[in-house]
This record gives sequence, structure tokens and C-alpha cells, in this order.
Amino acid sequence: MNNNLYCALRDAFPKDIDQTAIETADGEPLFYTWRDLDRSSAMIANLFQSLDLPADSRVLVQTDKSVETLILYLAVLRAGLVYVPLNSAYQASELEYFIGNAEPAVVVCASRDFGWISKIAFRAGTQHTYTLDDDRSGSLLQRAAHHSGQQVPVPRTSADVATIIYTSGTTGRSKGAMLSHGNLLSNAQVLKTLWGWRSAAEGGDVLIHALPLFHVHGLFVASHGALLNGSKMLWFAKFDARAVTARLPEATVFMGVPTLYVRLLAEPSFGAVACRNMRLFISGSAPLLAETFRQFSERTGHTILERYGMSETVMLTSNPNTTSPEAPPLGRIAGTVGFALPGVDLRISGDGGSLCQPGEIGAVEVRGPSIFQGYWRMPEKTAEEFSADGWFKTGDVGHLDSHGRLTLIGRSKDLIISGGYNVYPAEVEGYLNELPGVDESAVIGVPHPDFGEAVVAVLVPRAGSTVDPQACIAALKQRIAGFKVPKQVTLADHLPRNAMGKVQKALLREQHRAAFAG
Ligand code: MCA
Repeated sequence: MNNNLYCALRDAFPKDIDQTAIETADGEPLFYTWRDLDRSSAMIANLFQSLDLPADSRVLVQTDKSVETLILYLAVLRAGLVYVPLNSAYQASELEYFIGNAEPAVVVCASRDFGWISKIAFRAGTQHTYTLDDDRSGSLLQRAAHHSGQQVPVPRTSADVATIIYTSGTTGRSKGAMLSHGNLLSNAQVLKTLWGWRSAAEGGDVLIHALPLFHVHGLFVASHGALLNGSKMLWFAKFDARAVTARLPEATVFMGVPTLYVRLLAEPSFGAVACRNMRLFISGSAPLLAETFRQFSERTGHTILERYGMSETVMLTSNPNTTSPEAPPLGRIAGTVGFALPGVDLRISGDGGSLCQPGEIGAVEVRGPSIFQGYWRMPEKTAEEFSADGWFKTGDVGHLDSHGRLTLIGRSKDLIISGGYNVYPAEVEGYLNELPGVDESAVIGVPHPDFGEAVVAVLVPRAGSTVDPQACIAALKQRIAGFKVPKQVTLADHLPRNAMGKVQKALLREQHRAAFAG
């Protein structure tokens, strides 16, 4: 049996494959049928197969969001290669690391970046660099046009790696989480049942896809959900609250990070009328404020379903889908991320590894079919993240209630989540400390009305040096992705330290917590 994930997705396509699978919703509408997805991904897969690449070669992709990028992902699955998506905001120094670490056989980037990315790729030994733009142009599609629109997916086992998703590391070095065909399929199948995706015969769901395509949320949870159910997607290259509201009446399912919900609530045209045909609003990737949950319900009559997952695990828990017969008897509760998904084992470990009782706070650990295959070329890091008895240590801290419902209360790792993107302070501090005149720095996350948390830096200038905070922000924008750049930089004579010499970040967070209030 071929366990290539594409086979399962293809089997779920509707019988009439000339129906629309994806309609682009910003700009001039474009309609992609299921046949288009199958044919175009076959052509790109055939192009890759013609390159005679070693098994498990990586295809690293940094492009703007487009339906063609989704088709490229499907093609990589079909060709049995490993898909490595990168945030389109990453800059040269970040790309150097990712390309050096992944050693991809193929790189696909936007034409505007070809000059510098192809040089980095060439130095890393990559033999094939193609371009793909968001207007259906670029050398990838030109080359693929010469290939057949028929292809038999390369046989893969469930354990074969389908993708590497880079996650930020506590020390500043990103780690590539390897997810297999089986990890992704099992998770998508569980969510299909749990969230009650409706087949075409049951009226059919329509998903608004407005998330980036380089993270687990947009690429797997959203796209796989629609593809595995043969559901149409209304496709937004970029989230815009007004534009999304205008198309909501045609949709039934929406997925977003909390920032998207905050922005929808700020949009005057958004409300119960726009949501009249909606069935499910799902939130994840960052904590959803109880206030947002409450306001949303008051404004629309809909209760947001919050769920929890990670790049290393795909989805782990979900609040119940109360319309599904399998749902537990309790509703969706603000501030909790729900119950372990079927097949996921979840435990809360206390100090010394003892198991916590309901209500007791401890480290969240998990086991199950969607847990990743390890970090790419980092066996020691992989070993560190698993307990001796094989449970993955999520790094999140929380407690279960007597029904098994999980509430997250913090993280054991020093992590900021800004607008759904993870930012590790150590990485940003590394860049700040290289700036002229900077002696040391501390990066923290503080509450932000739009992004949930915003990155803030406290800098200590070197004796005799003058440091301009705005110039520091401008300098960092040249070097790293914009979402990691501090929204505010303040100067200090020294950083507060405890008796062990460790910077007291909790104190700094307290001092700066009102930075964006109001
Ligand atoms: C953009 N900017 C940000 C962020 N995004 N700053 C902080 N945090 C952010 N998240 C900055 C840019 O650098 C730029 O700065 C300015 O905002 C405008 O940029 P633009 O791209 O126009 O921003 P936007 O379109 O308003 O984007 C905001 C966004 C986006 C829509 C919230 O960040 C987003 O799509 N977030 C979703 C991320 C996501 O999908 N996460 C899932 C990963 P300047 O003007 O200074 O240049 S986590 C995951 O997959 C796990 C497993 C899970 O459970 O889901």
C-alpha cells in the first residue's frame, strides 16, 4: 500500500473533479478545479522526478502565498521529496542558516529574491533554484509545463518524512521538526471527524483560507482539512478584515490566530449578518484572550473553538465541536484548549516526574501518532525533548480539570508569541548585541492589543557610547524578519539581575507591561 499522503488527499477529491476547489478572493478571481490541482501538481512532480534526485531530498520554498505554492507542496509530496517551507519575511542571514542546515536539492523563491537566494543556495551545493511568483509566473511553472499531467505518487511509508518545519530554538538556532506522511494524515483524519467537516452531500463546507502557507496552521490544519474533505477554499493571499467579512456569507469554516479575531472585531461591517452561514470559527497558535472570546460571541452568536498544537506535534487538543455526535458533553470554554484529540495521550508532569492530579500545575507531555520524527540532524536535541519513557515534552505548562480539559498557563521556555509567530528572545538579543555601541540587551514580550504580545528590547549602551533606539530598530529590520524586530527599544544603565547573575525578565516584563496599553 502506498502511504504517500497525496494518495489519501486525492482519494478525497469530489467525484466531479471539474468543480471549483479554490477560488481566489483578493483581486481578480481565479478558479482552480480539483482537476487543476491534480494535473498541475503532477506536472511539477514529474519535473522533480526528471532531476533524478536522491530519495528524501529537500525542496526549500520561500515564496509569497499563492495557490501555486499549495500545488508545489502537493507536487513535493507526490514526488516523495521533503517540503521545507520558510516564512516569506526571512532575510539573508536567516536564509543562510536554513539553506545551510537543510542542504536542499531544490530551492524555490520569488523572482525578486532570485539574485541573493540563488547565491546562498549555490554556495550550499543546491543544484536547482527555480522562481515562483504570486501571479502564476516564474521558471518553476515554465519548466513544469513541458511535463505530463499524469503521475503516480512515489511510494512512501507512514514513517517517511514529508516535511521539515523550522521552529525557533531557545538558544537562537532554529530546529527542523521532521513530520512524516503518517503524522500529517493521522492528524488530518482525526480533525476531519472531530470538527465535523461536512461532505458535499451534507451541504459541503467552504473554508476561508487567510493564513500564511508556511506554518502548520495554514498549510496543514487549514489546507489538509479542506482537501481531505473535498471542500472548496476561498483563498486570501493576505488577511484583510474587511475583505474577509465581505466573503464570509459564502463560507462555513474560518481558521485564524487570535490577531485575526481581534481585527475582525475591529471591522465595522463584521457581525452576525456576515456570519449567518458560518458553522465553525477555530483559533490557535497563540492564547485567545477571554475578552476576545466573549466579545466575539456577543457580536456574532458564534463561540470560537480554541485548539492547541505545535510544529513538532501538529494538533494535540481541541475544544469540542458541539454539533458533532462524538463531542464530549461540555461546551467550549474560554481560556482552555480543550481535550486531547482521539489517539493523543496527554499527561501533566510535576517536579521529579510525578504525575499531577487534576488542578495541579505541571509540564505538558504528549504521545501519539502525530508526534514528529525528531529534529533534522539534531539527535541530541531530539533526545532532550523526550522523557525517558518516550513522551514529548511540549515546553508548555498547564493543568487538566477533572474531565481532562487542558488549560495552558505558561511556558517553561523563554518564548514570545506575536501575532501567531514564535520569537525567541535569545535570537533577537544576539542581533542587538552586535550593533555598534550596545553592551548588552534583554528582549521580552509585553501585552499588545493587536499582536497579543509584542517584542520589546531593553538595551544597555557601552560606556561612552550613544545608542539611538530608532536606529537600532532600523538596523534590525535590515537583518531579520520584521515580526522579530522589537516594536519598542528603551535604554537602561544596567539590566536587573538576580543573585545568580541571571537577567530578571519577569521584572522587565512588569516594568514594560503598559508599553502598548491604550
Ligand atoms: C507582521 N508584522 C508583525 C507580525 N506580522 N509584527 C509582529 N508580529 C506579527 N505577527 C509586522 C511586519 O514586520 C511589518 O512591520 C508590519 O507588521 C506590517 O506587515 P504585514 O505583513 O502587512 O502585516 P500583517 O499582514 O498585518 O500581518 C499580521 C498577521 C500575520 C496577519 C497577524 O502576522 C499573520 O498572518 N500571522 C499568522 C501567523 C501564523 O499563521 N502562525 C501560525 C504558526 P513594519 O511595518 O515595521 O515593517 S504556529 C502554528 O502553526 C502552530 C503549530 C499552531 O498551533 O497553529
